[in-house]
Amino acid sequence: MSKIVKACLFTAVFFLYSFSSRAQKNAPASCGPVPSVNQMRWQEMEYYAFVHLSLNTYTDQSWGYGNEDVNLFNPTALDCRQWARICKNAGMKGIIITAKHHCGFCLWPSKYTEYSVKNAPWKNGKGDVVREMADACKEYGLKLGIYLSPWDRNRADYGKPEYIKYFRNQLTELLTNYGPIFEIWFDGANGGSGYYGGANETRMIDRKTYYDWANTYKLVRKLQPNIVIWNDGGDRADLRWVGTEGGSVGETNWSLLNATGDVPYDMLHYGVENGNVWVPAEVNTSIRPEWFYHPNEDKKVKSVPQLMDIYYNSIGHNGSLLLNFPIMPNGLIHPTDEKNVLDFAEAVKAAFSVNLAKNKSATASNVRDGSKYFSAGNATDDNKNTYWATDDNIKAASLTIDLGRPTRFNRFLAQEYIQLGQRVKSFTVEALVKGQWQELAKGTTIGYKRIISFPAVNATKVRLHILDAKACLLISNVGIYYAPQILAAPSVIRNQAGEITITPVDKESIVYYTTDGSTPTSGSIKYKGPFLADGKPEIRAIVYDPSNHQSSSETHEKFDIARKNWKIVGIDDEKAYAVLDGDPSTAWHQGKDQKMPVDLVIDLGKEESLSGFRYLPDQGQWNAGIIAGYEFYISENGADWKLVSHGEFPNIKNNPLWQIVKFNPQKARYIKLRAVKNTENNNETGYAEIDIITQ
Ligand code: FUL
Repeated sequence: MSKIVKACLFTAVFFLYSFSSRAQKNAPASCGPVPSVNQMRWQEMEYYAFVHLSLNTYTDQSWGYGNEDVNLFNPTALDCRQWARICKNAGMKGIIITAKHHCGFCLWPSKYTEYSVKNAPWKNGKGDVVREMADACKEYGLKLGIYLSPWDRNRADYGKPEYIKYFRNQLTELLTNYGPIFEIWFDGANGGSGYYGGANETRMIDRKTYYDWANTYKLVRKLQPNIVIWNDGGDRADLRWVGTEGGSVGETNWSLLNATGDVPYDMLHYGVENGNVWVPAEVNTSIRPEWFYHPNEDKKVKSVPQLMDIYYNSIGHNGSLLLNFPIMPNGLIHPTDEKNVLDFAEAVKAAFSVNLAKNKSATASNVRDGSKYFSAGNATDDNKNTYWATDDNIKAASLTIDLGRPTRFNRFLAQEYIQLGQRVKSFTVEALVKGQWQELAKGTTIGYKRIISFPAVNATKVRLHILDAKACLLISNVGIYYAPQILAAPSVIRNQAGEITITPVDKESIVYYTTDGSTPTSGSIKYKGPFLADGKPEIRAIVYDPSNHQSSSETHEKFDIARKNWKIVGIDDEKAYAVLDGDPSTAWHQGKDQKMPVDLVIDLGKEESLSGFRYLPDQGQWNAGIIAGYEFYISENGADWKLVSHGEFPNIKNNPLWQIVKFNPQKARYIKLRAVKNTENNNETGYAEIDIITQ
């Protein structure tokens, strides 16, 4: 074929493609700010990783002071390919690495400082973690991002104008030597106490002016024209923080902010409906409570149900998800983190790989110009470049998808064609069930992607009813899914009154239980709500999915006598009863302002035959006051005490679970748990629960 023929053919195909896939005539005007090409490319990534590795990894700190010894850095088994493999298998599209955290230590051999890998024992100072990360990303088809902390607690010149030169020199190294960088992360923690080259003082800077962000951004964009900038400290960047590191952005989430002025929490979390600049939300959170690795968090890795919640509250709320892995001192991702993130990926796949609306016929109450270019079918055609649009004056309309036959589903997904702006303010989802329309859920904004959950229904038609919008409607995609139940063992708790509550992870799940210690099956008692169980009930419970006859693993709780008449003695604080409420997620603390030992005395209401006690430390994220050394006393009258057990709770810091202590049976009405030491060597004591073991 001659070159000319080829060129003509190419042009013809190109035009045909353009006409069929993109509406050409009378396309709606854009509405307000729109995403840049870089922001759009980033938005479509949806899900990517953070890795936190620095000297903190070796000091068990969250923020290094800047004087930590470089000799500590020795990740002998470091394997960035392991990180990349896990991220790839988890469905992520990129990895952002903490090239420099607040302590100032550099994971690459920067020529502008001695405080880097080049002076660490790792690979005899010849290593470069950023290089290994870049190579691994390339091999696994992932994009690379860089976290460069503006705050540097090691530098003598931090806070002075000279530091900006240093900061930009480092930016230049990172943005020139490691190939394409998709995102740069400038953390907002800026200024405070630090080593600062030996000054050991507090240095404050003006986060808005000190870094001359306008020119810093210019440099970044010159070196990496395709990059997106994240910054919660200075001038508006390309992406915004969502005001929390807990893993969620508002259900109402506008990808807009105002270009100037402060951005309080609610603006970060919900965006600004009439904002004048496009700044979409990135939800950053860690798979563990903290960002850096701490061995005492090995049992606190987020579970699949927790990660699923984060998914719905980030990607499902028009945000992206940036999920962090704290790297262990040996340079690897911990096996539990790996397992949970891969199981999470499986759960996402099970929920969202089959779109029941795909290629199904769709109709709309209004179609722009009545033209096929804007028809309802564009929302079900699996082509993100086509969209259903309404006439200019139509800001409320409905789109009905005909599923052809009764179909079971419990998730609805919608996407706006945001290249022309974000518009929808409120909508409902309805379904035709046995000939009757019923409302399944309500929502506010849609944006790039909105996923809405509701109990499963069997319906023949589904209707997206948009109630209000800023301008005419442009919906590029709708999805209907059946997300299988997450079959996780339910939680079983008994409150002080002796009432048992069983809670499945998935609200829709059916629970079966027994109270006599026998194995629960789908033929056991069906849980309908809290119930009283006398004596010492032994509850075994499962979640059961009748659609596939599968059950979860079981929860097995053996309760001792009910605590109905117990009283906490000498403490005038109703909140203290959290230690008897049976709920591990509530806790009570005492002793911050007193000295160890710290006592907790309980009156059991009558004499009991005691043979041991159980203590559950605060299960919260920061679980302060874990008792490490204890004495346990009993008394008949609350005045004369007898020590029956004392010692340490082994490994309680790393594994703050139920501690069970047994002793020779003895009769008593009062018990006293005395904390003699906690894991932090301060005076605080925290309790989620206290219980006894009777004969
Ligand atoms: C925070 C930092 O201070 C944390 O250490 C962590 O790097 C996180 C991603 O951002 O603001």
